[in-house]
Amino acid sequence: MASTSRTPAPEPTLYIDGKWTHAKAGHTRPIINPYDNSTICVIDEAGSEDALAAIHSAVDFFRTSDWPHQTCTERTPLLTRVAELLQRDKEILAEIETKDTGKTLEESRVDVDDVTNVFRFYAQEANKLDTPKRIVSDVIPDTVESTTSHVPVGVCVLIAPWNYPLLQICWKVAPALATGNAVIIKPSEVTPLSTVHFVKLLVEAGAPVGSVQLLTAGGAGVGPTLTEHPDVDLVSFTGGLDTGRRIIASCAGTVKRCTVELGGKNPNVVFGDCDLDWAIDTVVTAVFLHSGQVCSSGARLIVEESIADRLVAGVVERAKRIQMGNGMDAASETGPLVSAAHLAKVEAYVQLGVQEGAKLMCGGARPDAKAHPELAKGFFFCPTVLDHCHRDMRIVQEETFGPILTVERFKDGDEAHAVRLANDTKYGLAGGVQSANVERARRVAKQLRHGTVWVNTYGSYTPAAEWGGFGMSGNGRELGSKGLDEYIETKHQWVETNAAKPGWFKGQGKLLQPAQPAQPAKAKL
Ligand code: TXE
Repeated sequence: MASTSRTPAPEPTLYIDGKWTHAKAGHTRPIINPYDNSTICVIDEAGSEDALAAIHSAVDFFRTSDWPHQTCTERTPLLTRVAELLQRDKEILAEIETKDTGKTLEESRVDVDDVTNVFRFYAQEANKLDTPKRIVSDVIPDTVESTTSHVPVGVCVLIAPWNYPLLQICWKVAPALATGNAVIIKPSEVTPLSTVHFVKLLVEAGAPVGSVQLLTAGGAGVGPTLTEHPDVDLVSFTGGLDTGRRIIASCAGTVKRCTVELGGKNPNVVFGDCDLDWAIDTVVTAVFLHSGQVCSSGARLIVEESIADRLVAGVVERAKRIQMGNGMDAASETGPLVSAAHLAKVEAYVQLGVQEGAKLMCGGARPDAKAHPELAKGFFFCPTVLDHCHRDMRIVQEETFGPILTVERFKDGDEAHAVRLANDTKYGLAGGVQSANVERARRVAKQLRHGTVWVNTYGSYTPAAEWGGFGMSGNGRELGSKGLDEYIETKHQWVETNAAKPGWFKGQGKLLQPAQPAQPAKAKL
């Protein structure tokens, strides 16, 4: 991962208090194209003083403007306009994303379409919050009007990772703005470029000054300033488990709301009755899309013994033929890993798996530089299959976030065994069940302790349904109607229409206090 420097950033990339600005301390960071390790550009590296300025602007805006008091319906035109602008700039955004992350242009285009739909969805969904709810109940006196309504949480810090930079930040920004919050956006330092362009679109769409701030920076630099600050009301984080734990701990001091999505180690259960060719294709796509850098990737194949050898052989054959290359090239089916640091981590995990006793069936290394000189400078790693894995291996339990499939087998016809294996993880983000017997697949899916379960497919999502994890995959939900709940406080209003004296204290008791209060002793709090 490239470190910071003092090479000036040509264009300012911090957006604070309605102005594009350079980092106060003058620090910058080169942004690397993972395809060939070249520098795409140099951007500003925010520090604590920039973070404080962003917080100050957001707090001032939230406390003094009309924005949080508007209805969601009044904010709908902004969200609709953002969706239009995302589509207008689809090709620009897709190119930026591909150069920054290494993913294929086709994937980047899908991401832009997906986030457009997220803005369209929340442009409508949030309006349902506008009508206060009258509470009618036998336990409420007839003279009382009891209503609940929704108000924004306040200043929200939104921290995104590098695998789906635009998508992850939009999943947060759309519901946060729809409900009237002020947002401070912090993209990953590895892949900030699509977010910089996205913020330009928010500004063009008419996001009021102060409602949106952008800090391009490493997590360690501005992270604690943002997450510990008493005037920040919420932190929404997507990223790794270790960082997630640190962020939860740093939010505890000010008891701020903190929602986290921390990845997964997702099982893909395949029964022996599946069409072999279809199952191979489904397994390969589930694990190797975006070189496995997907929080919901089907990284654990849990396969019925009767089909296991044939399925593994087929997956290995297909894995060896996955076309790695420049994401900008239409012939490429997958790109490199995002950074040199991540490549080193993935390599180490394969070595660990083999040491633990897994059988390496294919991959396990970078592409041969002599045979494929065009891949030599990039952070490529060959799609890898490790067979004969078991639950005690770290390679089965820990998220590698790379193109690595581990294979575990369950006894023929033993659904309970399949379920035990699939649930045997500290995570619980997603999983799949594949079977020609749909009733059985549904039955097994029902028993999986994972936030999303696919049956006879893998990996699709919709902005209209919730996304999030059980266990150490995190807390809270993004997308769907519950995705709005993260960004609102529920407020109860109790109106007494027949105001009688409470009458609890009658004023008839003996006088128990002197005419003048005595001075209290010095406090020892
Ligand atoms: O992510 P980090 P890393 C997993 C994956 C990967 C591992 C580590 O297994 O190998 O996480 O990746 C910001 N305060 N996922 O280290 O550190 C950081 O700047 C505030 C799963 O690259 O979690 C970036 O914006 N912010 C995942 C964001 O956190 C901090 C997607 C994520 O970085 C911070 C990506 C701090 N103290 C990786 N420290 C998923 N759930 O999809 C860092 N950050």
